[in-house]
Amino acid sequence: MIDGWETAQGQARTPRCRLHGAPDNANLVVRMVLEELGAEYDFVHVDRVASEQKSETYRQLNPQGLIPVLEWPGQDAPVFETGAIVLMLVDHHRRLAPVQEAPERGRFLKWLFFLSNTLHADLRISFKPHRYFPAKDQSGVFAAALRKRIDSGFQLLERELVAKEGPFLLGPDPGCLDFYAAACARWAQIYGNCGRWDLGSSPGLRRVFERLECRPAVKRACEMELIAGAPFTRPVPVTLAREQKHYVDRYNQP
Ligand SMILES: N[C@@H](CCC(=O)N[C@@H](CS)C(=O)NCC(=O)O)C(=O)O
Repeated sequence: MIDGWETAQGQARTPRCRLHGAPDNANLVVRMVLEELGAEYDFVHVDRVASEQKSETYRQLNPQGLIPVLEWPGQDAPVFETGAIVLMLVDHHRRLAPVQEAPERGRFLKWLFFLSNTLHADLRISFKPHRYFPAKDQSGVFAAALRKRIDSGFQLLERELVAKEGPFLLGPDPGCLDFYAAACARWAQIYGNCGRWDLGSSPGLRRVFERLECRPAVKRACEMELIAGAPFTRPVPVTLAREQKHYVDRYNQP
């Protein structure tokens, strides 16, 4: 038994973890998973207006200075990387993903890694192409190429859905892959990519996302992430001003 996973009576218990994030950042994926699992957790707001994620204190949690981080009782270090956090949670709870012995395990892992290291990674770059391609006169070309890659990524998911007849990515029940894909689709339609990609050529994914939008756990997660409306099929950006107002009102301090 790992430290912190036992009650005083020696019974196993679900650890209470601590999620560090900011509204509508990658912690949205983790939050949806936590809410769907009914896990207990605390949320620590990282102030992006003050670039808190780049502070020395935050870098002790994630030396990359990136959001999210999950602190997990009993682990010898905070966990960063959205995919890793999600995998830890679903494996611990043995829900929202095939267990290790299941024949769908390989299929699950390959799409989880695809979401994490290809689709999500491309999206990240598309928000800030200048960080990767400093020549300003060429960055439009670079961004357009990235959007093509992102569109191809969604098309791969769409094809998988059609081939396996869904209704969700791994079959009849929603799993963490669906939540991760939904968040990526949300971000692909707004922020730096506003108006440049939509769900028009992904009717299967659109149906998945419509179903997710009806789930109480997703509604709870979105509310806490300050996301209004239909988060995946008609997404509206969360503004930093809205985020700041929320936290000033809540704690009565800027
Ligand atoms: N590969 C990382 C990417 C995380 C990421 O891009 N986080 C963004 C917010 S969604 C961030 O922290 N951005 C701050 C920055 O780039 O300075 C993961 O999956 O967790």
